[in-house]
Amino acid sequence: MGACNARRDESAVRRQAGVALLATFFLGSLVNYAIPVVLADTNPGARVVRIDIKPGDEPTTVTPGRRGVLPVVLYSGATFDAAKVDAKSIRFGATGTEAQPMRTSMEDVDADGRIDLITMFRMQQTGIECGHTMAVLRGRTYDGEDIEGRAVFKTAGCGS
Ligand SMILES: [Ca+2]
Repeated sequence: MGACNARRDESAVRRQAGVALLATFFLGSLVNYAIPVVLADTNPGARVVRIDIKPGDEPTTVTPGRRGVLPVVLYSGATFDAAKVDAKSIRFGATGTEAQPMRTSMEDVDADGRIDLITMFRMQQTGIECGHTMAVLRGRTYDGEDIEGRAVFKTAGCGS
């Protein structure tokens, strides 16, 4: 709907003066530029944590729109205990604000002797779309520290 209106507006401008046409292109390029910036927005105060979408799936592929559950592991590290993250605070998806975990469990996924947090999300709530290459997990520890992790993937089932 919005895209249709935008296209109609643009064609109307094309029939007007060259200055207006240039302005449209300029604004259009600003909008195009702004979208990846918004997606890559970071919380500079957050502790960066290591996450993995579908651990064991290398390279990671995600099928947007498919009904199903997407597992995401939040790894503990030498100075970070994933068990201290308040599961209720966790959000995961295209920008890190989308899906809440439907359930979580604790397991040492990478066998480094530290227990990691496995979070399960409904795929359809993640906002991940065809062509996306990165997703963000955000949360907060019981101590009030913000955490943020990013993982890359390729989308599948999106046509050619
Ligand atoms: Ca571990």
